[in-house]
Amino acid sequence: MWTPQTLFESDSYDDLITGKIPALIVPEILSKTECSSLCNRITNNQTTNGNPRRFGTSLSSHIYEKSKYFSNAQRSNDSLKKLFAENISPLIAMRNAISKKFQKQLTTAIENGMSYSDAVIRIHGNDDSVHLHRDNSNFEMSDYNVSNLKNQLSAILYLQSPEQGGELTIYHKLWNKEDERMREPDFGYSSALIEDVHKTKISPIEGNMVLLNPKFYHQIESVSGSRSRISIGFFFGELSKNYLCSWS
Ligand SMILES: O=C(O)CCC(=O)C(=O)O
Repeated sequence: MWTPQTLFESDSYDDLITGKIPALIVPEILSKTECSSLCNRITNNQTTNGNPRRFGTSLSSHIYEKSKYFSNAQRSNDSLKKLFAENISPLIAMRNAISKKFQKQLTTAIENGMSYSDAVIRIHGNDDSVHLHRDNSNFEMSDYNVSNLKNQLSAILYLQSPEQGGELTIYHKLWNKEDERMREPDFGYSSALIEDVHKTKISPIEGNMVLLNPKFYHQIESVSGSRSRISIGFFFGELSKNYLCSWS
């Protein structure tokens, strides 16, 4: 059965890359109290923007604007540090858990002395969802060195669970270049691509971290209720066998 695992084995990384398993869940890397105190700071912060509300710089919004990406990344990395200053940093908790589980070091990627963006926080409110998509920097971000990192995965830590909905659905289908003809004009891909494809759903439970291979099609189901779904995430890949670099 293709279902998310909570047990780490020595070949878990390979199992995610090959798609033998859809995701790994690392439960309770932060306590509910730590999550709630972080979310208070996040929701009181005025600099979140966009729809869904977002905090942090993402590479996918700067594919052809490299210098702007690095200057925005520097600014948002500083802001994230300030945001987490008096609390446990979710970023450090995520990095430590990944390093420990995979027995590899992990730091944010650097290019020509400039740091990539550490992470993006996303706030999805009532009725928000994210349409079917995949993430693949190897294919689309060839101007950036991280596109050469091998075996790329995605890490997401849930900081606040919504009252209902907001599940992460992962489809047992890997992106391939021919799927580009099924692109939707605004964002993502036609749902026709995943008709009859086996899927698995992960509830966004606060404190839990999910690791997945983002080349598998995935989507976020509609959130319902007055409590937003809040998550923080980044991508990472192998610089060498024992060294991982991350970016967002
Ligand atoms: O927040 C999640 O559960 C998944 C986020 C997502 O779709 C992505 O990072 O591409």
